[in-house]
Parts: sequence; C-alpha cells; structure tokens
Amino acid sequence: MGKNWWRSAVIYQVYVRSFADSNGDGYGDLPGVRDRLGYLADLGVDALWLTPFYASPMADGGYDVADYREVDPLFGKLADAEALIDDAHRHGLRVIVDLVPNHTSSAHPWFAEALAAAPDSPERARYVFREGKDGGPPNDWESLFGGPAWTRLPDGQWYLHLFDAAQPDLNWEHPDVHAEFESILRFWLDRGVDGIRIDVAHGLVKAAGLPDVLHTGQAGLLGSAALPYFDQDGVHDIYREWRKILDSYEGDRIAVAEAWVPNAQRLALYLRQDELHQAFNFHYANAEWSAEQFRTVIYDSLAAVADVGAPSTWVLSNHDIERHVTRYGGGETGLRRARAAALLTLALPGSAYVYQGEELGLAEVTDLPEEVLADPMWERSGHTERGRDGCRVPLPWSGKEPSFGFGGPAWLPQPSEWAALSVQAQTGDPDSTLSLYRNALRLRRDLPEGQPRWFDAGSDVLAFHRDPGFACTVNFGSSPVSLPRQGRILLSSIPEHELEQTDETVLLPPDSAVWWTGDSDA
Ligand code: TEU
Repeated sequence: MGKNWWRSAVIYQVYVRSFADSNGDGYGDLPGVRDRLGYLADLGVDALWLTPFYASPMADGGYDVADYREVDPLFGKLADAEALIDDAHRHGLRVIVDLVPNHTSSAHPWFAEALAAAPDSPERARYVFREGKDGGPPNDWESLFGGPAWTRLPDGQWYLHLFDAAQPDLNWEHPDVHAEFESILRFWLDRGVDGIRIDVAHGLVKAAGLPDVLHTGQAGLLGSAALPYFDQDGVHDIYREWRKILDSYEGDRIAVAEAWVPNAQRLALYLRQDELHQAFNFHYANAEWSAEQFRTVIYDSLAAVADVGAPSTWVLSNHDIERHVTRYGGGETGLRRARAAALLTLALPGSAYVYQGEELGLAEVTDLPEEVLADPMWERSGHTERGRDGCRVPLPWSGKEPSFGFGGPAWLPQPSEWAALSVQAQTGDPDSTLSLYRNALRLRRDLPEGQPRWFDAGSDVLAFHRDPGFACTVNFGSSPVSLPRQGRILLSSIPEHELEQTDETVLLPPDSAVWWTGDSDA
C-alpha cells in the first residue's frame, strides 16, 4: 500500500486475552495470535491492533500497566511480542500496539514509591495527590467505573483515578511523565510496530485547579458540556511531541486516538496535520439504527475530517461497548442489520476498525453468570452495572471442545449456539457473515477513491455513488424499497436470491445493503 497506508486501512482489533489461547490456560495469548495470522491475512484486513499485553495485575484487563516494556506471563514473553510483530509483517499485516498514558497500575514502581513516600514528596508529584475537602475527597469527580474518582490513603491524602482505584492517574504536568512515555513509545517503535492506539487520549490533561464538575455541568461520555478532566486543550501539545517521534521513524508509523469527545469538530482537533493520524469515530458507533442518524453522523464526520485533511475512522464495536448485533436489536434482526452496517462501513471513504468476532456476527453475551464477571465496573458500581465482559467472550474457532477451538476452558464461558458461528462452521458457507466480510474486504481494495455523492432513494435509504462506477445503498426501514438499478450487483448483505429483481429495478428488503458496480443513470 506504500505511503499513507492508514488512510484507507481496515484494522482488526485483537482483544488478546479472548482471541486464541495457545497454552490451554483459558486466556488468549501472543503465540495464539501468531498462530492465527494466516486467518487474519486471509480475512483481508491490513493491520491489527493488539490490546495491552504488558505486565499487569489485570485489575482492568491489562489497562492497568505495571511495566510498559515487559509482556505479562499470561500473554507470553517479550520475545513472543517481537516474533509476532515480525511474523505479522511477513503476512503483510501491520501492527498497532496500545499505549496507556493516562494512568499506570497501582503496582507500577512509581506508584509504589509514591505510596512509600511522605505527602508532598517528589515521589508523589508524578501522580495526582491532594488533600481532602470537608472530610471528603478533593472534588466531586466520579470514576467512569462508578463511585468517587479519589481514594484516601492512611496518611490522609487522596489520589485521583478516573477509572479503577488500581489505575492511578498520572500527572502530565511532570517532566518525568513526558520523558518516560516518549521512551516507551520509542521502545515499541524500535521493535517495529507500525503505530500506537492511545488509551483515553482525551484524558491526560486536567483543568487547572481541578474544579468541581458541578461548576462546568455534568455530561455523558460523549455529552455536550466540557468536563474538567476530558478534552482539555493542553492534551494537543503532548500529541505534537509524539508526532515528531513517529515521523522520525521510517515507514509511516501512526497514532490513533481513543478520545470520547462531544462532537466531530472536537475530534478533528486531534487530527490536525502535526498531531495524530486517526481518531476512533464513536459517534458512528453510537448511532441508532436509522437512516437519519447514520446520515447525520456520516455527513458531520466527513465534513470535520475534510477540514483537517485526515481520514475518517469508522468503528461499529470494540471491547468497551455492547456488540452491535445486540445494539441493533439482537437476534436475526440485529444480525441482519449488522451485516448491512458492515457493507455501509466498508463502502465509506477512510479507515475502518473491525472488532474481533464481528466478522462472525457475534452478539453480546448478556447472561454471563455473576461469578465470572471480571470487569471492575461490576464491583465499583456496587453490582448495578454488569460491565463490559459480554463483548469480551473468547472467540469460537471450531467445533473442538472445550472452548470451540479457542484453547483451554475459556475464562468467560461461550454460549452453546456459538458452535454454529465458529470460523470453521462459517468458512466455505457463501452466505455466512464471515464470507460476507471476506468478500467485502477483498472487493474494497478496488473501490474507487471518489468521495460519496449522495442520491435520494427515499427517507429510509442511505444511497451514494463513489466515482467511477461504484454505489452503495442501505435500507434502514421496515418496508422494502424499489430502487432503480445502479449497475450490476457486486455484493449484498442478504443472499442475492432474496432480492427481487427486474431489468430496471431491485426491491431492497428492510435492513439490507447492496454494493453496485458499473454504469448508472443516477
Ligand atoms: O476506555 C476509556 C473510556 O473512556 C471508556 O471506553 C470506558 O472504559 C467505558 O466506557 C466505561 O464506561 C479505555 C479502554 O478502552 C478501556 O478498556 C479501559 O477500561 C479504560 O480506557 C481505562 O484504561
């Protein structure tokens, strides 16, 4: 793909502990990923993003890092990471690793030093320690996992953690923090990774004086009001420094931001020419199944990224959000919509992320027994939020016991109906979701570069051309829509024999999408 591979890349998210288990302990690992590189190359993606595999007590599935330069024994050894990167390259796949700069694990040596040191000592300055207020925490901030964002130490000081108490926030005003993360970045770039995904990229800098949320107005994750701990202008200075480091390496190395910000315009600020290459488009993942919502999000996103010359980065699912089969209604309807959404997503200009298992049409597992729930959200919310385990259940690969070819008994139990959804079961079935993804990814390589030219096919239908000679039509409605042919059918989200066709028209059923090629009068 040469220069700027990332502008149109499809990047597959490997949630390592649930992908493939090579040693039978029930947890996915790096050698497991290595064994399956052939599958990923065959699927037709361009790159993988590996979620954190670093040394960690696993209080938050590895997003609590104790040593950023070491591989956790659960996942293998440093040599396994190096071998995986090299092997992926041999398969023509690029590799993105996760960088977690907002917080460390409480087991990180810096935090151990901070705890052992006295209040107001230099060891504490790398984190955010404060005195309490009126017998309570220093301010009213809440952890995203529930409860206060502050934990009190026996000596009376409190430390900040936007996530779990085992994930203390770093102080990004401290030069040590900058130097350390620049060094970690170089460590992985030196090992050949093609990029980094920046965890909580909008969270590193907090508003001066740590003001109460009350004073600025509370808002949801993607809410409209500015929160004093998210999306502060100062974060951009950090990314300008990192961009210089990325650019100093050969081979088009990239950074993608995980930034939950209120709108496409705020997101585009992370994508200015001297900052990051991509930012996950969560507004797209948040859209409900309606032509109007998708139309609005797509228009806004394309306009905002065009202003800064960046690609849009479409996301339907990840390891933090309910799988989209379920979000779109679940069951057969949800799957049907998810298949249509796949064709829409892969037809849009820009880059797209595929979360492991979406190519199998997996739904959220909503009935995990309480005793297996591992997401810290379950505990921290006082057992009111079940958390994110339902989208993290290990993949089914085959009919093999005990875990459908995943490896040992899976750390989260797989539903029995996943036997029919395994890679093996779907391979060779032309109507399977896996075949749909394989076909779409293969055809996508030859899609024209033109920007979408939208045309009207009724209020429930999203329809666009990309010149020369490609069109995509998606019916979000509950009634079939008669469409003038846009050329020849290239691919459809439902079996082609289910499309009623005449010489001039095709009846597009509810919740389905069609890719077209060739001349059209539209
Ligand atoms: O997520 C950051 C984030 O803000 C949300 O996705 C959040 O975890 C979720 O919505 C809870 O409401 C990143 C990681 O993707 C996530 O897995 C980690 O738990 C989190 O950071 C902390 O590192």
